[in-house]
Amino acid sequence: MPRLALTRPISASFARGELTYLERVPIDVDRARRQHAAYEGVLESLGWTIVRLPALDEQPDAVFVEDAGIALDELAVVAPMGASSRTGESRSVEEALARYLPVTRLTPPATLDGGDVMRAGRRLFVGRSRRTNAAAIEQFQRLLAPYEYEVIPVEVKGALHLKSACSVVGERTILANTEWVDMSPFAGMDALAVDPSEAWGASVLHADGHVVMPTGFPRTARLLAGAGLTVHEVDLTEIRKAEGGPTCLSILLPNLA
Ligand code: CIR
Repeated sequence: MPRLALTRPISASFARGELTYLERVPIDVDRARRQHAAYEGVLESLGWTIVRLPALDEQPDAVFVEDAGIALDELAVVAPMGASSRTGESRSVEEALARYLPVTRLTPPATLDGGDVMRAGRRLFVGRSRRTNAAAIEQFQRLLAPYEYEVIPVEVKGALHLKSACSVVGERTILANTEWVDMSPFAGMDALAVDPSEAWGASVLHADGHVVMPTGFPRTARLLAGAGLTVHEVDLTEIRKAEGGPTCLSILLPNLA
C-alpha cells in the first residue's frame, strides 16, 4: 500500500479565511493554487500518493485539512474545531479518514485543531491554544491512554497553533520559536531554535529525514540541513497570508500495509 497524503483544493473563498495574528492583505488565489500544486508535487516526489478531498468552495479555510482530523497508527480522531466558521469542514475529513482507520469523535465542550497535535514516537504534544481547550486535552488523554500514547499538554502563546511555533524534526529533535512555546515539556529533546528574525520559520513538515518548509527562511533551512535533514523549500507566500504552513495542508496517513 503506498503512503497516502490527504489534501483538499484551495477554495474559491480562500481569501476570506480566519485570521488571528496577521493583518488581512490581498491574496492571489490562482497563485495560491499553483503553490498548493507545487506542495503536492513535493509530497509526491517524497513517495506520498495524494488523495484529494472534494473542494469546499464556501469554506475558506478548508485547504487546511490537518486541523479537521488526526490520523494515528490505530485510529483517527475528529473533534469540534476551534473556530466555529470551520465546522463545515469536519464531515468530509471524517468520511475520508473512515476509509482507512476507525474514527473516534471528541465531544463538546472540547474544541481541538489538528495543528495543535504534534507527534514524536508514542508521545503526542498537544498545544493549549486559542483553538484547543483543556476539555479536549482531557478527552484526548482518556481516549489514547489504552493505545499507549502519552498526551502531553503544551502552552502556546503568540502563535495560532502549537505547530505554528515548533515542529518535531526527528524522534528526539524539535525545531522551535522559543518565544511562542513553553519549552519545558520538551526537556530531554534536542532543541533547534530558529533565529528571531525568522519567527515563522519553525513550522515545517518532517517525514523520514526530509523537511518541507516555506521559502524565505534561509537561516532555518541552513540550521536543518546542518542537522542532517534534506530540506525541500516551497514557495507558500499566498498560503502564509492565510496563516497556513506546510503541515496544515495535508494529513499524512500512517503506514497502512
Ligand atoms: C485558520 O485560522 O484556521 C486558518 N486561516 C489557518 C489554519 C492553519 N492551520 C494550521 O497551521 N494547522
